[in-house]
Amino acid sequence: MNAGSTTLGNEQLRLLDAYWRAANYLSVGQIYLRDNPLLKRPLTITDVKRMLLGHWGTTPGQNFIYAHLNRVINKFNLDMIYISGPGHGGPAVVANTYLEGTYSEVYPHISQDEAGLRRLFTQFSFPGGIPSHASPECPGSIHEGGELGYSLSHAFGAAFDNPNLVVACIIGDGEAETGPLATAWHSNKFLDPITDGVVLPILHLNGYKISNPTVLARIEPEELEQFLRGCGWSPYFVEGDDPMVMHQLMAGTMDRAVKEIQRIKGHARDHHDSMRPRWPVIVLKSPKGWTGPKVVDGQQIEGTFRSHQVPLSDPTTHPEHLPLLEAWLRSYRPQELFDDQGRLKPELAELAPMGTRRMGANPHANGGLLLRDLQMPDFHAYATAVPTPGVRGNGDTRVLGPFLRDVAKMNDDQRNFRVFGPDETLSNGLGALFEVTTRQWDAAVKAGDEWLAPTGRVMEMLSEHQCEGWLEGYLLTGRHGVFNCYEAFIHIVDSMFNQHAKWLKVSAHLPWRRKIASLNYLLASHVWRQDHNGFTHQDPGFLDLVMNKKAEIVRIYLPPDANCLLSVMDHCLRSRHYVNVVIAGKHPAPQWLTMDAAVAHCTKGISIWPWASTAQGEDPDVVMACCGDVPTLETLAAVSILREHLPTLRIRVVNVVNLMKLQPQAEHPHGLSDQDFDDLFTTDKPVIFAFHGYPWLIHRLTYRRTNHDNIHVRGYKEEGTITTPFDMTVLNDLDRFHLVMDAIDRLPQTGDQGRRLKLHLAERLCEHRLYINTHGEDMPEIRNWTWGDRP
Ligand SMILES: Cc1ncc(C[n+]2csc(CCOP(=O)(O)OP(=O)(O)O)c2C)c(N)n1
Repeated sequence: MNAGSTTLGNEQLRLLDAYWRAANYLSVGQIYLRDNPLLKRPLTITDVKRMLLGHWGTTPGQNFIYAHLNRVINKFNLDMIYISGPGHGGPAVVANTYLEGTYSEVYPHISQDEAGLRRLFTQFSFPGGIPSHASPECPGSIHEGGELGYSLSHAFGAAFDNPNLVVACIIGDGEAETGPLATAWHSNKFLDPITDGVVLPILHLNGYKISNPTVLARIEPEELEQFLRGCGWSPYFVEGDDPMVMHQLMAGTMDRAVKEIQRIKGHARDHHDSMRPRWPVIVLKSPKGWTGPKVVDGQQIEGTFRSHQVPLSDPTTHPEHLPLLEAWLRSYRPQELFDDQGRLKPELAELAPMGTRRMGANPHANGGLLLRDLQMPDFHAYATAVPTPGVRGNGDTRVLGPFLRDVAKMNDDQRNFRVFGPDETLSNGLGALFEVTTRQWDAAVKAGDEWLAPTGRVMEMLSEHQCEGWLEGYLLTGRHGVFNCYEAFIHIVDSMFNQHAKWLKVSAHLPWRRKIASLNYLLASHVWRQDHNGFTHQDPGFLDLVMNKKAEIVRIYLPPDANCLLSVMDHCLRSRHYVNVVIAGKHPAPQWLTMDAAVAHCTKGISIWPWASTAQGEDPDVVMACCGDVPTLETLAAVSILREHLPTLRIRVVNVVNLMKLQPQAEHPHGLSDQDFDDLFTTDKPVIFAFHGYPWLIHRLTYRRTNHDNIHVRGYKEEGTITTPFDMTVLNDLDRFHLVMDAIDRLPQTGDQGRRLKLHLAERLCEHRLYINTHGEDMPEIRNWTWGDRP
């Protein structure tokens, strides 16, 4: 499959190789040097950094690819961005964006002269400098690549709805062993050749990881080819280690790949034919640590795993490595590449694309620049009528569905909104979307399939990694989206969430990076209503993880009913640069607030519900707090029991929509002041707090509050099975009966009346157990309970 070997003329070949040498020189310089950047004098120990950090192994291959991509960008006038899968090859992307001039435009102090070179070298992996990965600080990057596995999903996310964009995605052969990457090959079954862009994967088969060979490098070449073909790709191989031969091979192969891409796109466009094409993938088989030291201390380095990080050690401890380093640096012949002032020679600078065609300056890689506001319908129009608190709703997400449907419809022309999910858009109650759009799907369709089409606003594949990666890529290139998922299985992307939140945190402080749309999670099949799926599906722990992240980035909302959900989602879709987590129910459940009341409540994020409270304007005896739809239901049912049996008790009901309100103001911008917190929760009265998630999260958020010692939290405590909805709460002591008993335990003034009520409720719990074990459903008075009824 190798291309012919004369794509490049002699001069082109010489220059391309020189450009590659320049990038390699800058990469080694970044890893090792803090002075003497042009080697104008012999290298000394003081020129070398003390802390040697960085990854050489992947870098020369990435430099090679980048130089060749520049060539085809110019030749074919491509709109292209670069994703560095093994992004720990940070020196490569920094070197290349420096060579093309973008780096100095973004960071003028890293100028294109000797002083700038010195700073460029020193800052890398240095205190106060830049990280060693393709980090947010690096222009042109939308993918840090520190945590391996997400490059190909990110690339596809970037390509969706960008019909003229080519996303070059460098995949490490080690990275290719990860679950997320393995699933991402299938993205090609979801890409529409007419309305989407193209991903050009370049599998960097340098054979090794940190200290192991890679699987794909140790299978038969035909096996690898069959693997890629089996995943629906058309592979092109470039293999060797002689740079001059490799340049010719790579240039010929890239030309062929680009022409094939253009042929596919042209055919699809001209014939309105979206049939799934076999897109090209390039496999670059080159030595790891190519052009670096061959043998050090008697051990082979180039072409082995030993080149993964820094092949030479600190010369203060290994003085014999200093001449090796100098020889290595001089092997790139820097004097042929840079003039005396440290400027790249003009004939080399000319090889880089111009303006925004430079991959470091492509606006798609700074998505906020391209971000357009969503057209939003007025969410009030979707309100559920709540003439009286407690009316039965149809399922909160089913009310949200038409709102999202209209968001999709109103932004169909802009093509900048998508809904992602593993396989649950319908079952999560968002089926209204299919009134106006389809699931994007470019594999075969059979009679009886529903809502599948080559282009559509809904993206579903049974891989949470894939959904998350696609959505991140989509957002990072300036679009909007929602990820709907089971609450328990969102944990699959815990680590991806971590990385995205880190990206947002760092990029928020880079003035040249524009803010992007928030990543919105809608967790609709939540812990309390997984009674039918059982214990495996019951896990609210994602909230605990999200809470670890920087306050300026994360938001958690638990709307208690449909009108609150509408208000919250409207806000989330308008917000920027956050991760919003919204937990909502999909089953019929009581509705509490009119739309006006819901907006007021959600705007405050936490408030007293006076209509449910008996302490009107006066100090309460007890605060019944709740957060989450099911805890709210159980709390109100508990309050109705208290009201009936202990009518003189002064009860205050507090509902929390915005979990961040509980934190101290100093910790989170949404946090209540101590005064406001005390006003709601008192300084000395018992608080019975019914919470959606694990109870300790509430303690974690409130441990500094005056009344913390009196806050008694009920939540999920890892009890569950296939059972009835109400029994889920009973198993975790979150049910109305336990909440009442908890209150009585902390209210000695309830005396004998309280003791009798506790006994009565204990009997009710026994009745409940007997009833569900006999009938397989909850007692009628539980199923049919409404606010205002006797319990
Ligand atoms: C998910 C994840 N696991 C482990 C690591 C640690 N790690 C860093 S580099 C590397 C090997 C990468 O090999 P490959 O993808 O082939 O990249 P290259 O050889 O080009 O450096 C590993 C395991 C990581 N960064 N991410």
